[in-house]
Amino acid sequence: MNSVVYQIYPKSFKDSNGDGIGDIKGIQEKLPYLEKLGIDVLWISPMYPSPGVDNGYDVSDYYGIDPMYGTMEDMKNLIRECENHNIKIIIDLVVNHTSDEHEWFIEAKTSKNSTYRDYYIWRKGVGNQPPNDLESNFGGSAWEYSEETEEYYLHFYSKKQPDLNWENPNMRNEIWKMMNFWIDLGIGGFRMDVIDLIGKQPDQKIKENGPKLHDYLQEMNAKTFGNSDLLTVGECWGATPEIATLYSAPERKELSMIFQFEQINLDKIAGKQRWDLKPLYLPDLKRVFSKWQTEMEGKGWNSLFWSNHDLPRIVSRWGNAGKYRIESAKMLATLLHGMKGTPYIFQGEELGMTNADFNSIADFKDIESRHMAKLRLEKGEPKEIVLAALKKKARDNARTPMQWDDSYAAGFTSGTPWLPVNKNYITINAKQSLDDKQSIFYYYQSLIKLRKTEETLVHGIYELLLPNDENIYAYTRSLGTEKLLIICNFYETEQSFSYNASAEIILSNYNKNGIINLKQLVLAPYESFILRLPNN
Ligand code: TEU
Ligand code: CA
Repeated sequence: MNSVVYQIYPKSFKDSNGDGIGDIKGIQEKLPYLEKLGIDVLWISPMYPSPGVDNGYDVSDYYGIDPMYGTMEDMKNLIRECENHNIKIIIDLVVNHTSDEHEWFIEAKTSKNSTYRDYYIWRKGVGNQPPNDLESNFGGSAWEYSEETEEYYLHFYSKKQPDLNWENPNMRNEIWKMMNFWIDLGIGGFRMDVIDLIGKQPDQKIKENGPKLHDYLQEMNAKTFGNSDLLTVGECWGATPEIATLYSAPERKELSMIFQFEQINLDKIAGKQRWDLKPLYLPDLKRVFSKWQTEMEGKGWNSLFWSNHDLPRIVSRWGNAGKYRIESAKMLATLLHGMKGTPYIFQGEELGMTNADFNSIADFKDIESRHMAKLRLEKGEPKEIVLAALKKKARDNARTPMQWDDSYAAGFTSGTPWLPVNKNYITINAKQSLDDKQSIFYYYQSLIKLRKTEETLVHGIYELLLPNDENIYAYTRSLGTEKLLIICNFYETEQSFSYNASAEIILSNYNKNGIINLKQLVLAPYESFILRLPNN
């Protein structure tokens, strides 16, 4: 319950052999760095063999390692080595869909009588149109016509990612077998890609939260990790706190926790796509986080994250990537790590890495961005608007290589990086951070340590202060007679704050310590505190 997870996007973490692509040996090389940061768990994005149209979220063999990342032997070594560093590895479980190059699909598409046919979802068209108007999450129809058998198959992502049919018990058994294979290898858990889609009912146009979703997860729990101490986290874009409780209430025997994404949509225009931008209004963020903190209290467990491989860099998004990059990155970390749940750190967040510095639409490589740009340009949307949206929201923003030092290619590779390194690596890099005691890295290290020593940070009940204040986010965490106060100035102007007490500073992003009188406090730009209030 006091663990902190670090997400590795392996393609961009560390390249050990100069081919420009991160790999398992690269991860192994950096374990001392991760141990120093203090994290307990690594979530590594998919490394299975894959054609790579969605950077590995299109799996063609669940039992292997893509040669570009190394071998199964390397993976076993990594698991063992992690054990020596007291780090657990959780792997990505991508079972809503496979690649169209998975042997099941290759078989399935050849004949309606194939044993694997029913592992996927096939329907006849209506005239020469798809079965219905379900849309893919990457844009366009979710149905693709397959010449060989003259039927359409379902794909909620790219057409090279056909959806699996979870109604088929043989298919489910194959998944349990595969999961047990990885559990036997010694992995510490699973992050489950778009798991809320597996109960889909395409004829009723139900995508997430289908009727049998929780039955499948209970079956999964019973058939695989139920009796072991594994960390399981489901990716659930369509969750409410009520739904999240279904997944994470221990007595239901499903998952440890889920990722929910309500806060992620606060800077898009309501009813539009996430590419249609609007500024964040801080009280909205408080409302959403507080709802999750409060409604999960005593019932389920939250995961806490700002970033992942699908989201822009948080310091560029809701912080200040310029003058106050360091202060704002620390403030955002304080806000998140002060709450109740399991914090997740996405690689580079601990360095305050910023969005990619791409300047043309053609620079973006991600399949989702390319689809979006193509569709919008075809509709006549101005280039500048499309580029502006990509620069803010494209997934590649989080995927530029990890910035290790100020040498060639940020020390990520000796070759040509698969995606360009951000030019700001000269100043923003791990080596600089490790040499500077005031760095964002050491601030994250302190936050992680606090989670081990302050029980109130782990178990305390959350209560929001100042719900309508447009600049300051403040809340308390209480456990017995202990009370912590977390205060964050979310913007670059000074703010006044008042609370009728003096408090002990536990952590300050302006390096303050001692006792502070809160009666007339003026917060500097992006200033944040974790404070201990006197016992009541
Ligand atoms: O993402 C789920 C998902 O719905 C994304 O398409 C999300 O909507 C988008 O990235 C906007 O942020 C998961 C993986 O995390 C993602 O990398 C995969 O592309 C996707 O599933 C398909 O496996
Ligand atoms: Ca490599």
